[in-house]
Amino acid sequence: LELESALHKAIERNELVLHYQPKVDVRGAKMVGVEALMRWQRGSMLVPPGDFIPLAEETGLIIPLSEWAIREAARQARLWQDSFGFADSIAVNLPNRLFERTDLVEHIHQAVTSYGVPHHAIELEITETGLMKDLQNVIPSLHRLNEIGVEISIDDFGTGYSSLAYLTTLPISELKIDRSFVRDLGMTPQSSAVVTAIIALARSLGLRVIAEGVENMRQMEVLHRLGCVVMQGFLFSKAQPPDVLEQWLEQTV
Ligand code: G
Ligand code: G
Ligand code: NA
Ligand code: MN
Repeated sequence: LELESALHKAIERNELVLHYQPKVDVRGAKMVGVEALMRWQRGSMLVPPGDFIPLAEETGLIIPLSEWAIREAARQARLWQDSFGFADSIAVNLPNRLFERTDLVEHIHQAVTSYGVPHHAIELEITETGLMKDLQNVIPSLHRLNEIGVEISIDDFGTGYSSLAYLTTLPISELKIDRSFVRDLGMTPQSSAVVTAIIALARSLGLRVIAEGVENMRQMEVLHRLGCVVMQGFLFSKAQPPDVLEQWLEQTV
């Protein structure tokens, strides 16, 4: 309960921060976007999301938290646009609960227009499991987001029992290969079979594909050979505060 009330105040007290993890095109080691990952600066402690996102989901605080993250990402996109010519997108993780809000799309629209960045500056990551669990709630918002130019990436793809027939009808832009398949690449034949299938699926649906959780050269090489060239993971960078990310931004201009 104490944690809950502290988290409640964290937003107004400006204690939340976003760190950013690069998405890298390995052909040329070029950053092609970032994922925003939340942290809570609680006194001298930097609390990782695993320690407060679950509570936020239970209590509903995830809604104001996520709305803050969208605004903060738009603000950061504007700063990077002005200083570095940043024209890629910042991906924000969006739990299903947000789709309960009828004003979700309006909120996102407001955030990007108030900071003067294009709608594609914000990308949303929705987990495959969440998407499939709640399709009827989520689909109308996905279409409206697509209409205004906010792209959708399906996170943790391969773990969520998608109806592939349904997938073809959804306005999504990217499949993000779950790290469990990436972890085992080059070690088990099953993992490369799944990765190969996801890459083929993305290609035939005209979607981008990205691999997450890439930690070593072996995984990178297998992915590249299978046709996936955009990757994210500790091999390249963990999530870093904005000033540290600027090393990457300087290379892209
Ligand atoms: O950054 P880290 O590895 O500690 O993240 C742990 C978990 O918290 C991951 O599952 C990640 O998706 C989730 N997470 C991180 N930032 C956010 C956020 O801003 N919103 C939501 N909903 N989840 C987040
Ligand atoms: O899919 P999700 O949004 O939960 O992914 C974000 C989480 O993944 C964060 O907790 C981040 O710290 C973590 N992460 C990022 N890169 C790597 C990696 O290379 N290996 C592992 N094990 N975790 C990673
Ligand atoms: Na994610
Ligand atoms: Mn993921």
